Order: sequence, then structure tokens, then C-alpha cells
Amino acid sequence: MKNFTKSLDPQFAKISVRPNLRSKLENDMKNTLKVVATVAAVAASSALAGEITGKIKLNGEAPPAREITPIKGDKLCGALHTKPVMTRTYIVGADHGLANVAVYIKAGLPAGKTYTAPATKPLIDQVGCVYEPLITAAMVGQTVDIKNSDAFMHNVNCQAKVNKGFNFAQTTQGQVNPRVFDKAELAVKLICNVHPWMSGYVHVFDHPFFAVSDKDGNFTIKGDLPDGKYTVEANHLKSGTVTGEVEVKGGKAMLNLELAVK
Ligand SMILES: [Cu+2]
Repeated sequence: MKNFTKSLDPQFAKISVRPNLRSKLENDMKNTLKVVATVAAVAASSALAGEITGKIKLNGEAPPAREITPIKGDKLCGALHTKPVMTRTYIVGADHGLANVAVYIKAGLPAGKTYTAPATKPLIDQVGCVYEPLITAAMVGQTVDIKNSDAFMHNVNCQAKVNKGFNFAQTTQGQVNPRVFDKAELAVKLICNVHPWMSGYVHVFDHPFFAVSDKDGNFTIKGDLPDGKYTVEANHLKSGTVTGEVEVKGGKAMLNLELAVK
């Protein structure tokens, strides 16, 4: 063994790489690795995720928000606000972007395919006698946590038309009651009978391809969305619905939609 090593070592010593060739080899290797990494990322994105991004714009001048004056008149609720609490009928952000719009695949998904509800739990909070957020979206079978962050009672009265309604009191600050909706239904209304101005809405979908537009009207529908053509619908409580056609290619698509003031 000793001899073998001895006899071999000088052989290896003879293999030398000129400095400029070495750096070329190193660069080639780095570039090869980069290509491998890019191919892997593309493969992962097309196999695991499709995404539709876009913006919802409001066409026209939204009427100004009004103060919800009964909040001020309520001793407990009023004490929790230092500024007037305004209606949220139209929340318009940068470049006419419209917030609180549910955006979802309306048609084009493979027929008969069923989807597992995400493990995440959307939270509907009651804070300062206001529902936060105003609009929640969830999938059939997904747990939705309903919370009372106020130190006094609210009741959560669910006015579902397709799903089964419910009505329960939340007397304790921090109390959370999970609920699950078992049918697709748009704009399931939640109200509080103690505070008549309080309302919140839950959109329930039978697939996971939905989003709610942010304060500037932007949205992203994420998930394992196969390449193909889809009809996307956008729904705003006051402005109504609009649909658009989109083709997801290589896991990506962009779609902008416009709703009119009503
Ligand atoms: Cu209440």
C-alpha cells in the first residue's frame, strides 16, 4: 500500500492546471450549476404552483365614506376609538385600486376534481365594535376562527342562505369560536344584534383558487393551478361582479379587471 501510494503520488503531482485554464473551468462549473438551479426552479414552479396576479380598479368616483355615528354614541364602543369610524363601502387606494374585492376562478378547473381545504385558519375579529377584516374568504371545510377582541359581549349572527346559519354570543375578551362552512356561497353575512352597524362577510369557495384584493386593489391567486384557460370573476359587495378570461402559461398569468361605481 505504501509503495502504491508512493508510486501514485508523483503521477498526480504531474497533473497541473494552468491558472487561466483553472479559472475558466471554475466559471464553466459555476455556470453549469446556475443552469441546473434554474431548470430545477422552473420545474418546481410548473409542477407545484400556478399563479394569477392582477389589479382591480374602480371606474368612477366613489361616494365619500360616512361616519358610523352610532359607534360614537355607544359608551363602550365609542371609548375604543380616537378617530371617527367610517363606512367601508368603497376603499380605493393607489391608481384607483379597489380593496375588498373577492377574486376567484369561476370556470375552467378540471371537472369533478375535489380539493382539500387549507390548514390555515382565516381570522374574523371583532375589535372596537367593527368586523376586521370586513371581507374574509375561505374554502369549504376550512376552519374560520371568529374572535371577540372587545371586553364586552358581541353576538355573531350568521345570515347564511346556502350554508346553515348560526348565532352565538361571545362574552369574553379574546374568545375564539371556530366555524366551518360546508357549501360554496358568496357573501355570507355576519351581524351583531347588540351593535346594529356591525357586519362582516365571508366568501366560501369549493376550491382554493381565490383571493381578496388589498388596499390598492392588488390580488394574487396562488396554488396548484394547472396551465390552461380560466374564467376569473371579481365580486365587490356594492359594485357587483365582473368576469375576465385568462390563460395560465408556465404557471403564470396576469389579469386586470374593472368595476364601476354603483
Ligand atoms: Cu357587537
